[in-house]
Amino acid sequence: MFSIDDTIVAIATPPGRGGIGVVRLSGPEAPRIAEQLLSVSAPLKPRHATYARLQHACPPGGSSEIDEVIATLFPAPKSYTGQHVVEVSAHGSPVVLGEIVRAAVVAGARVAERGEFTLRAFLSGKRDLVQVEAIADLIAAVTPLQARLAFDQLQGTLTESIGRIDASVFDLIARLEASIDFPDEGYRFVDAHATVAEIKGAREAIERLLSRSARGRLIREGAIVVIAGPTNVGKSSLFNYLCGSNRAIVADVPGTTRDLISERVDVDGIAVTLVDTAGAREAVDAVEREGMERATRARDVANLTIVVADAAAEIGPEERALLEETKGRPRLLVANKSDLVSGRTSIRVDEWIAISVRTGDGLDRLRPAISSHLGGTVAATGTREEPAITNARHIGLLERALTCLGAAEGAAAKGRSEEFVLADLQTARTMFDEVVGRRTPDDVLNRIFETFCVGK
Ligand SMILES: Nc1nc2c(ncn2[C@@H]2O[C@H](COP(=O)(O)OP(=O)(O)OP(=O)(O)O)[C@@H](O)[C@H]2O)c(=O)[nH]1
Ligand SMILES: [Mg+2]
Repeated sequence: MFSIDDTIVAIATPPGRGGIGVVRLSGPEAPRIAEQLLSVSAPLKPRHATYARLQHACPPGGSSEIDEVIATLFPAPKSYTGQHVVEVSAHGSPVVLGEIVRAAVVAGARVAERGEFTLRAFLSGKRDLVQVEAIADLIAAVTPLQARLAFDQLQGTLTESIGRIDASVFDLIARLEASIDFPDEGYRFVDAHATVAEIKGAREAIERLLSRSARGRLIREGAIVVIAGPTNVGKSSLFNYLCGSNRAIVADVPGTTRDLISERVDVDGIAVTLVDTAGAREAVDAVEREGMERATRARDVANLTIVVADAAAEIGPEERALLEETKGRPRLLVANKSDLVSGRTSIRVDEWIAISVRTGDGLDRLRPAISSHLGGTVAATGTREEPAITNARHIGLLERALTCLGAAEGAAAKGRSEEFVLADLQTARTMFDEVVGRRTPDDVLNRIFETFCVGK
């Protein structure tokens, strides 16, 4: 997969029909192959949209013309992949686009593997690994905030931050090595005090990056939020309200919901998988019992459980059991049907958010409450200057770098010889290298590029 000498072709737009669809060619032969298929009399002008008819170079019989297209040549190195790239915009029909790919293959191109265009961008040094992962995230984003964080990473904010830390460590390593190489000069290139201070500076910079990682990861990966509670309290009504659709059946019959129902919703930029569950009560039959077991399993994997109760009723045994179960876990207590409460109500104080799905009372407080229970506020996500770390791979590597820097700092503080300090500093640098892809094992690369689809 890591060869970049041949010319690859693939449909770059999503499957299905659309106004236009794009076929992309990349490799040394891309201009030749394109010009062989296009009705052009002169070579394609760089970065110039050229109208042409596209036909099979060796017609399979009958008419050889496939479509009218716009072709654009991006000569190396100023292209997505760093190689010669030709993008052909045709009519967005899977049949037409498939035929164009076939014609390109007959003319000498090879069908691209998953992520192979982006892999070439990485191998030719156009993009580092953080940016490659950001491209995958940007394409996969389902909320605007996910897209924003991915775009910031694509712009290189995280790479720059790590680069600055790496440069400071590298500089310190150079001076420590000079101290070893020239021991008799009577001159130390760096004293122990400064060494400790500099390592501490690098360590704190990484800690600052990591301090926002939980929130960043939450935004990248999304969260599971499960709605639980006794029967008939309005769980499905709340679920429908948060989804903005009538996805779940609502009825004035206890035990209406029997299975798990889930839907993806955007809560303050977090991609939440919201799960409605069967109400808790003494099961009347095997199906209901199974439904409740599924509800229990859903609560077990939830990042947050919303416990719903009837604002106008007393706490019952089902609620008590749920409150006991969710104690100490992330949970949000919601008392629904506040419209039915006349005057004094027994239980719903302090911790409980009173709402009425029927009248809309209190509903504006729900989303902010869900978002803050999931972890922090959007403002804590970082700015363009202070990037948010969202990717578990980056988090893991930076945590290991932190451990190495801590060890180096400890050794320097104890006045141990430069060699001891150096070994840990070097290891920390290999972690930085692995984040941005300067040295990354092939299996890690394969795993990353596998997440792409063909044509990306
Ligand atoms: N008065 C009032 N009734 C509500 C409110 N929210 C829901 N209801 C009604 O309560 C009944 C039960 O609502 P559901 O959403 O089906 O309740 P559930 O908790 O999903 O019930 P199960 O699926 O049986 O566990 C329905 O008749 C709803 O119209 C509310 O805020 N006020
Ligand atoms: Mg229900």
